[in-house]
Amino acid sequence: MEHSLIPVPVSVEAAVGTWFPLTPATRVLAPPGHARVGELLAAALRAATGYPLPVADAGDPGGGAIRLRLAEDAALGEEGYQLEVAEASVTLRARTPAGLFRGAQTVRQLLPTAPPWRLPGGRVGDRPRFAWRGVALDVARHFFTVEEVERYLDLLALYKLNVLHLHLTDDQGWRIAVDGWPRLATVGGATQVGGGPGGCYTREDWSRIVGYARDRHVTVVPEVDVPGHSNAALAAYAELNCDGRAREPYTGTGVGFSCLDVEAPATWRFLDEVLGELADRTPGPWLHVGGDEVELLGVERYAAFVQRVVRLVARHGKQAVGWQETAAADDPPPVLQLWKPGAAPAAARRAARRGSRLLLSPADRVYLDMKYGPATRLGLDWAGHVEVRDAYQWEPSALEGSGEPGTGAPEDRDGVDEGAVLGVEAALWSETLRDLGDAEEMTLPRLPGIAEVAWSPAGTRDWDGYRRRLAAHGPRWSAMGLRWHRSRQVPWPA
Ligand code: TNX
Repeated sequence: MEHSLIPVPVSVEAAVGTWFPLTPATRVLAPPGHARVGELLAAALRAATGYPLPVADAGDPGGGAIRLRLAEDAALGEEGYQLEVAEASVTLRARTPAGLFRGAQTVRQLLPTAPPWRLPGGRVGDRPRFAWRGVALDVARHFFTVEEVERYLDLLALYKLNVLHLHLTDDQGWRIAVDGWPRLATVGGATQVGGGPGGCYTREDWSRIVGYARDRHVTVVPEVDVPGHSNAALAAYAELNCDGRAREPYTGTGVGFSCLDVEAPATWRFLDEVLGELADRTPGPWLHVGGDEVELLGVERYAAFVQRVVRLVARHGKQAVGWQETAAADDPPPVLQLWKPGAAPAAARRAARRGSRLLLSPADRVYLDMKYGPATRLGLDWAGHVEVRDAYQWEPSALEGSGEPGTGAPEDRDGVDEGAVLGVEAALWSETLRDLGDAEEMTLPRLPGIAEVAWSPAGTRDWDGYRRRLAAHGPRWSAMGLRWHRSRQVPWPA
């Protein structure tokens, strides 16, 4: 089939000349007990076509339907699906509701942006390459409301991403209310970069975010960044500071100046209660503990802190994720997120050989806060300019050894196995972004390329084909009311 699907599926076979027409009588049939996935597909198709698209149980016979089925087929994996579009019906099969939801995004993308409302005939077989396909959204430097986070989740879901990592705390703001530590919200949450009101998610807000994500089969990973990037907490509670004196709120964009008192009992009571509460209120298996850019501790005190916080997370029944610096601990977190441009550091490669998995976020490829070019209004440029092609054309398994000496052992110069790579995560830091429109403009059109790196099979990268597929998404974003950057690398329709 002629398509502009992103991420490109594992296999696509066209039935040329065959079409499934959507009509005012078309129904969506969902598997018993899984109406939600049918509802979400129907809602997206309604928004485009204006047809009623009622959702019924899959037991319901009859043609003219888009039928969603759960099928025991091990080859489909956790998120794979098969789609068959024929003249009389559409059949989407998966082993799990998550697989049906991913396949539903393919159906949405196959629908044109204007009538006639019909789907091209053929078959698609598909499953993801990497298990973790995410975006980190910084709600600390500038606050994003629950509604904004939901709109951002819609965008992730359309490109088959499955993790939303929320950077909830930093020097400029603390964005999650915690019982027993009310000043985190009232003081820590009260400002943001450049001043302004800031904000903080209540218990109900957090439930709404994780619920909205769960419906879309997206796992929320909350990050509490410690021991650095912590001025908002240090302003809220004097006892977390080494000198016992509360800090002033911070609205600038510097880094490296804040650090919890890593030996104080108050700090460990604080971390235990904050991480414990977040663990209880978050359905996914991970808690991100940050650990980046700590400049005020020696190597040993830093490593000891990370060690202790990783164990604390495990005691609360979750697995810790840490930025790449946390590889310095004797027993590093189960997931290490690499962010610095260039190669994997020796410590991270060593940790990977001992069982930690690597999450790849190379800043010169996937940092959505980097400017597209010198004329970009928003964003930063410390990792260079990141154009659409840079974000798309790179290979996660080609992550090389950095050539740095490490321990001097020969294996420290090796690259990493693909098996050590858990996935790929884009990051949108919000020092320069004031609202969702700004976030969209930095996200589109780069995020779809990153989603394709994370989902599509190795060896399918083809810039010329990709930019033509991507061009067809511009009118979709406009129709959805999204703001996007008209990169000159892409042949957008006039
Ligand atoms: C580095 S990535 C940071 C963030 C900044 C970002 C800006 C990382 C672990 N730390 O604190 O917001 O650069 O691009």
